Amino acid sequence: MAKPNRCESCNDITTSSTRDLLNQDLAKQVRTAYDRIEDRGMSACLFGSGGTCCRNCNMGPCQIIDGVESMVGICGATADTVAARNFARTVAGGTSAHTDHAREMVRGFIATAKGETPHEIKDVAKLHDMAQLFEVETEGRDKNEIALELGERALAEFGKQDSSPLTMLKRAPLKQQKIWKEQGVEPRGIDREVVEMMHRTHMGVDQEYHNITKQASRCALADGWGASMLSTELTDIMFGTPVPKRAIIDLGVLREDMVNVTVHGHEPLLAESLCLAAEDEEILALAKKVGAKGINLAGVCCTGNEILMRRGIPVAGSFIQQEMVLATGAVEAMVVDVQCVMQSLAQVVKGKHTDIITTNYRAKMPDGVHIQFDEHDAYNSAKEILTRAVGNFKKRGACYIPKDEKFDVVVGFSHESINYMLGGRFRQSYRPLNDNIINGRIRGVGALVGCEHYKHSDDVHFEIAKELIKNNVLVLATGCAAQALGRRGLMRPEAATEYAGDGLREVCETVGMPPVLHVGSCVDNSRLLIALTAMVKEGGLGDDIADLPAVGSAPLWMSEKAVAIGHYFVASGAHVIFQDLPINGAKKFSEYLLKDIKEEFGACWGVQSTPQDIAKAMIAAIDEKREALGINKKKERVLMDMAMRRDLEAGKGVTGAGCGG
Ligand code: NFS
Ligand code: SF4
Repeated sequence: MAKPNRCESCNDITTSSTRDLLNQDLAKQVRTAYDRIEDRGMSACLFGSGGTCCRNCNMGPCQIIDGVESMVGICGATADTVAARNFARTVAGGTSAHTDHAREMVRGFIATAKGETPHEIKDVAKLHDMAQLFEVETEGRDKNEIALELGERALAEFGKQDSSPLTMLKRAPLKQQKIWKEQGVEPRGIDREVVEMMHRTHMGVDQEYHNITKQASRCALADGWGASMLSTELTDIMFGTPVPKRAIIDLGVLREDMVNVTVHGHEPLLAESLCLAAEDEEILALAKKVGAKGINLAGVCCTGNEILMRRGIPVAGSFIQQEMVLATGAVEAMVVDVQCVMQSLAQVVKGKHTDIITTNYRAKMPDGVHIQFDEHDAYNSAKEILTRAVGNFKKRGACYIPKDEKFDVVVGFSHESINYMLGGRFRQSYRPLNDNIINGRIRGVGALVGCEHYKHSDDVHFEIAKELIKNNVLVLATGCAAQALGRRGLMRPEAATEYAGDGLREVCETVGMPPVLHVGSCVDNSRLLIALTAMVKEGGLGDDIADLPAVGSAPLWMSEKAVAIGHYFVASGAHVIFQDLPINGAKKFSEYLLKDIKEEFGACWGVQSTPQDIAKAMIAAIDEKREALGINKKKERVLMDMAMRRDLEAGKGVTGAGCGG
C-alpha cells in the first residue's frame, strides 16, 4: 500500500526512534496506528466524546442532548445520568483490569510461598510490614509460612462479603479514612465494588449522577488502596523492592547479534520467569548453536516497567512503540499476556520470522501462537517460549535497529528508595523532602502517569515535565508516561543541571538523582499513595493528602485503567488533570467532577487541552496548597548550609552507599 508523505505527516507526532524506523524501506510496508488514524478518516462521535451516548439496553442506543427535552433516552435517562454511568463503567473496567492482574500476582505469591515456583520471598522486611498490617503472626515463623498466611488473607480481600472496609485502607492518613467513612465510600470486597458498579449502571437502577459517582469513588478506591496496592506490595516481596539502578530504553536496545525476545503486557510473573530462563545453560547453548551471542530480553509497556525497575532489563518501547518494536524485523518473539496489547501486532509480523506468543488463557489473538503459562511450571513454560524464539533466529530477514536511539535512565524509585535516598541509611524518612518543600527549594510534587496514544504529539509528557521541573516541581512518573520522559533524557541525574530550577537542581545534585523519578508500572501508582501518605505522616505539610502541594496528570490517557487511577487519586484528596474526559456533554455531572466533588474529598478533576496549560494548572494547584499551608512566602534563595547538605548526602543513593542495584 502506497503511503506518500507518511513520515512527513507523522514527523510531528512520533518519537524520534519511530521516525527513524518509519523512514526505512522495510518499515514502509507496515501499517501502523498512525496509518489507521489517517485511513479511517472519521472524526470521533460527539456523543461518545461528550459521554452522552448510551447503549446500556436494547431500546437504544440513545444519543442524549443535555437540556433538550426530546433528546433524553427512551427510558427517560438524562445526560447527567448517562455520562455518570459511562464514567462509572470506565472506572469499573479499569479497576477490573488491575484486580484480575492483582489476583494473579497474589496466587503466584501463594504458589511461591508453597515452593511451587522458581521464585522466592525476597523482601523479608516488607513481608513483615505487610504481615503486621494483616495481623499475621510472625514470631518464630519461617518466611514462607508467614507469606502463605499473608497471601491467603490478601486473596480473601477480593471476595470479602462482610461490610468491613478493606484492610489496606488503614494505611491512609486518619483524616482521609474519616472522610471515606463519612462519605460512605469505604470499599468492602474488591470484586464486590466492581460488580456493584456494573449492577448500578445497568438499565433502570441508579439514576442519580451523584450517587452513581459515589460508587465509582468506592470502586476506584478498591483499585488504588486494594488491588493495585496488593499487587505492588506482594510483587515487591516476591521479586524484590526496586532500588535505583541504571538502564537503557528505546528501540535501540534491540541487538543484531542476539535473539531478541520482547515481553509485553502487565503481570511480571511470566517476565520474571523468562529473566531466569534466559540465563539457563541449555538455552544459551541453543542460542550459540544458531549463531547468536545470547538472549536479549527487552520489555514493552508495563511489564517492561516491572522488570526495568527490579532488574534493570532494558525497555524496547512503550505503548505507542509496540508496533515499531516489531517493525524492526529484529524480534524473534514478542511474548504477551494481558492488557494494552494491540490486535494489529499479528499483522505487523505477517511475512516476518517473528512469533507473537500469547500466554494467558484470557487473552488470545488470531494469528498468535498460544503457549499457556503455568505458574506451577513457570521455568519450563519460560524455556519452551525461549526455545521457540531461538529457533526463529536463523529465519531473521532484513532488519533495522535504530541503534542511536537508546537512552540512559536511572530508575527504581520505589517509595522505600525515595525514603532512603533522601533520608539516608540511618535516618530513612521523608523529612528532607518535606523540609525542602517547606523551605521552597522544591515547590511541590507532580505525578505524570498513564498511557500515550496516537492523537497527540509524543512531546506532551516532555513539555509538561520540562515546565514542572523548571518551576522546581519534583516529578514522579509511572507507566508509559515514565518511558516517554526517559526517552527525552529526563531520567538522568544530569537532567537536573540542564532543566531544573535552582532549588530542585540543588537538591538533585546533592543527592545525585534525576529531577524525574521513575516510580514503576501503572499498578505502582499505589506507591504514590504510600509516598503521599508518608509525606503527611512526616508532618509539616498538613494532616491529609488534600493538604499536600501534590498534583497528578495522565495527559495522554488511553486505557480505562487511567481513569480508575485518576479517580482513586481524586477520592484520596489529590487533584488530577487530564487533557480530555468524556463528560462535557453533561453539565451538572461535569460540574460535580470538575468542582463540587472537592467539597467531599478535598480534590477534583481538571481538564486542560495543551501541555502548557496542564503544566500551568498543575503549578497553580501546587501554589494553592502552599498558600493554604502558609509556606508560599517569596523569600531569598537560601543556599543549603552544611548540616542540610550532610543530611541529604547521607542518603546519596544512585550509585553509592550500597543502594544501587
Ligand atoms: Ni498503564 Fe500499562 Fe501503558 Fe497505559 Fe497500558 S501499558 S498499565 S494502561 S498504555 S500506561
Ligand atoms: Fe437508551 Fe435508557 Fe436504554 Fe440507555 S438505558 S440505551 S438511555 S433506553
